[in-house]
Amino acid sequence: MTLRRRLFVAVAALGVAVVGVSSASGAGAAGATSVSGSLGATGAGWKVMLVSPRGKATVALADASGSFTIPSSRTTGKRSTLHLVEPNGQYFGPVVLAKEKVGSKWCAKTQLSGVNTNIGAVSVDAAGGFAAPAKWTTVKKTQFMRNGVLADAKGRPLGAGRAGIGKMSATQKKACVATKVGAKSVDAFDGEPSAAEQPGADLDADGLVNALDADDDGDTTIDAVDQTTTASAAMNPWVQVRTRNNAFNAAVTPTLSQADINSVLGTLNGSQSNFTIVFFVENPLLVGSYEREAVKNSVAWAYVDCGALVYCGGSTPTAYADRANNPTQLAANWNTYSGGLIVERGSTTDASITATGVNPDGTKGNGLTANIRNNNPQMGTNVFWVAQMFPNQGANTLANVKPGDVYTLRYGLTGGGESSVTMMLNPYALTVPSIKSINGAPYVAGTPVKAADGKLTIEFYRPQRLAVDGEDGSFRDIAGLQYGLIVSQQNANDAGCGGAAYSDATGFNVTTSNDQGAMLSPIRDKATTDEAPGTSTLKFTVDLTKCAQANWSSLPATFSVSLLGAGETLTGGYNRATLEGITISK
Ligand SMILES: [Ca+2]
Ligand SMILES: [Ca+2]
Ligand SMILES: [Ca+2]
Ligand SMILES: [Ca+2]
Repeated sequence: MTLRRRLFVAVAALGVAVVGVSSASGAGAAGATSVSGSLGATGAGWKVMLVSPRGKATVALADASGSFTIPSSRTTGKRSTLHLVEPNGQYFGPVVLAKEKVGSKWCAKTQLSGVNTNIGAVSVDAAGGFAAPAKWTTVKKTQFMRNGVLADAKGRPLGAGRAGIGKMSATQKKACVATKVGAKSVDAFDGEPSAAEQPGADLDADGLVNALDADDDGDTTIDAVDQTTTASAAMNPWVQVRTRNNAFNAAVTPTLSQADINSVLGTLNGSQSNFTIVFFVENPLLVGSYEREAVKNSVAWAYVDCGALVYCGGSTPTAYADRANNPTQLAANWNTYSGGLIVERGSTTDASITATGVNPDGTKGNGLTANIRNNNPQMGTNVFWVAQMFPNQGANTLANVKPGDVYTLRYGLTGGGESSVTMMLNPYALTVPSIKSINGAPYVAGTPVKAADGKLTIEFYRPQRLAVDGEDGSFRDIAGLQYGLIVSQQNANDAGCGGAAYSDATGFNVTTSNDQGAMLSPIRDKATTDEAPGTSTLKFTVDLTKCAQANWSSLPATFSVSLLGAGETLTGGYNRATLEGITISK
């Protein structure tokens, strides 16, 4: 599959020099600062996470009295935002520092200025999905940045309490950029992607930073399928779900229960997983430079810190992960894997690559494998950090593995020091497309389908994601997915039919690109709004003889295909929901 490939010039030093002499007494060298406050006793066990514009996460645990202190620095702290993570590892929402009335509107201030700051007592608005100082005047105007985000009278940013999914108009996005109170910002942090697309920036000004926002640009299209936010969502983990169960869909099975879902997502079939969460991170995004030769050895190791998430964190994590970038061989306890190195493209090695990918601290586990696309014509010699993880939670899968789960990718720099970036499990398709009929006859899973003239007309229901807070019911059909018939070949990679094989696809935009990803899923659902599951279906006709031309010399007597619903291409791949095991005979 194709990766975004971008060639950017090296970026100048990312840290912005602090002008003037540091006068912070007792703050130590390099402008050390801290951010402190108290959530009260009910906040014991919650985590307060300081997220820098570039996504660097510094996490503090609230103690038994709910007090927290986050070590920071002037450079890291400037324009950083604060976020609460619940004791179970789920993202809760942003901490608003102050609010300002501008005309008839309220603007919430979420960015710290970088100086020492004590927020004092913090009130958590459970229903609103945000927190704020108990006294609005506690945080001084020198302690937060002037830029704000539109809020209600309570100071609640518009993205809070709904996972960031919701329309933000151009006017709303700009409503609070010209406020008067707060530290003035004249510098912009630099780098690629653009400043607003960094993981810790807030592209749609809804109060949730990109890494913790399921809809980065505020157009209601979730990141998983949005074509315009692949840069800001580049570090999102993506998810693969697959089954042969045609009833694994909430439109077809309105009673689809947690137990039904857990039976598909919770167990391994042999060494194969129906449910894989994939971390796939491009080295340059970690070091802020696209100068490949300069950065290929710059990251020594990387692992995912899962905090209290019971499947990959806590005291007895269950997750398996591959050690060979092979999702069909998920058999190793991830918490005992310290990383490794894989060079793609056969035996060709690159002696200039000196990193081993192994974390010398073997107690950390949850390692990512350094994956070198050695001399791949498309990829050059870039380095990626990859882990394919199966949560292995059985009957507890849905209870314990949820969109909103927060991960911290921690990585060591070859030149010394460590850094981190925050990530979140985003809404994804947890059911698969369900076929209503083929060539006009109801589809019965397991029964071979005749395609006498080589053509199949398939009518199907969209797969669903879980509804988020603020949405009715349990599920939402996912709009805007790209679909395609995957032709299974023994001992070979997936093969698709290409856009030219599809016809009568009125509900879709069809691409005839030869791009490998587009070949697999060349027809994109024109719908753009996720609706409650109902009777709405999609329909297309595919000419299997054209798949044959692409993949076989002639059509076999009997063969098996899958129906794929794919999200937008992110780094290394995309969210996939696949109905497998559709048997076709001539
Ligand atoms: Ca948003
Ligand atoms: Ca946002
Ligand atoms: Ca996002
Ligand atoms: Ca969007």
